Amino acid sequence: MNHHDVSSILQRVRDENPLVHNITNVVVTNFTANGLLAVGASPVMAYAPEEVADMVRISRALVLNIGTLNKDVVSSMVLAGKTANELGIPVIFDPVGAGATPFRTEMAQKIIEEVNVSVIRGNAAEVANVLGEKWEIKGVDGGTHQGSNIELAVTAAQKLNTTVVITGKDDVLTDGTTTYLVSNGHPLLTKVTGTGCLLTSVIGAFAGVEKNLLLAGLSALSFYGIAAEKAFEKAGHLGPGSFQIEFLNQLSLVTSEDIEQLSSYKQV
Ligand code: ATP
Ligand code: TZP
Ligand code: MG
Ligand code: MG
Repeated sequence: MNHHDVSSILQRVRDENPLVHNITNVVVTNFTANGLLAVGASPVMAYAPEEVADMVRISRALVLNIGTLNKDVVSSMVLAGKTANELGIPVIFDPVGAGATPFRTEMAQKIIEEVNVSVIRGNAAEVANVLGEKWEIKGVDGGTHQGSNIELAVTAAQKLNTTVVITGKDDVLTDGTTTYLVSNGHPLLTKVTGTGCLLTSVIGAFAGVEKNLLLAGLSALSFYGIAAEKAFEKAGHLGPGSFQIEFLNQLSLVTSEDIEQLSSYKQV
């Protein structure tokens, strides 16, 4: 996988404008839609059991996010996920807050049992709790566990037979055999709610145009982190509100050339 392959996926997202079907949480819905538009994808949010299968059929990726889950929404997620599986459409899963309550953990595990998930993206505690390890988590924010995110991601990818992304200061991306560490990003991302959730949907957009999930993931993670670095340079001194707006601007302004020059990743 060379630098050019990684940087070229962004232009394909912009050229192909993939429809991304999101079943997500009420906190991040608007930010996710605006972020996907800025990247060059086309967002849609649809939850009703009467329509999710039809919406999946016209989409290039399905994103499932349990941030403000309830039983009915989880049923829609399973229905949408099974339809995506039948059609070969990638399913990206964000197990927001898994481990914070038994219900959340149970529902996250039900989704991965019933749906063949292509990528799981979460913080370390969420991924560990999906695996059945009881790592501390504070609501939707990762706890203070000091274990290795690389080991955890590889174990999760092997056990769940999927591609895993664990984000944090550095992001780990692995299919269980090949593993990358991406160090683009900025700590101010943690002061804006929904930056993890939007990243999951951006991975969906990239996976919608590129079947190789490691390549799609590497490209999405580098791109997203570079947009944050540029947003910090321009507006970070003003605080998280201005940073959030500038980050949306940068999601539309970062180019494939920027990725080629500024991406910071290595195989580990
Ligand atoms: P949490 O709720 O634990 O913050 P999250 O779901 O919001 O998790 P993050 O892990 O915060 O997701 O990841 C969102 C984005 O922020 C990713 O692009 C990640 O690389 C970036 N990020 C998180 N922490 C840092 C950091 N300390 N330095 C640089 N980038 C970071
Ligand atoms: N509560 C339920 S979902 C949610 C909150 C605060 C948003 C979490 O977003 P992210 O991307 O994990 O920070
Ligand atoms: Mg966060
Ligand atoms: Mg999150």
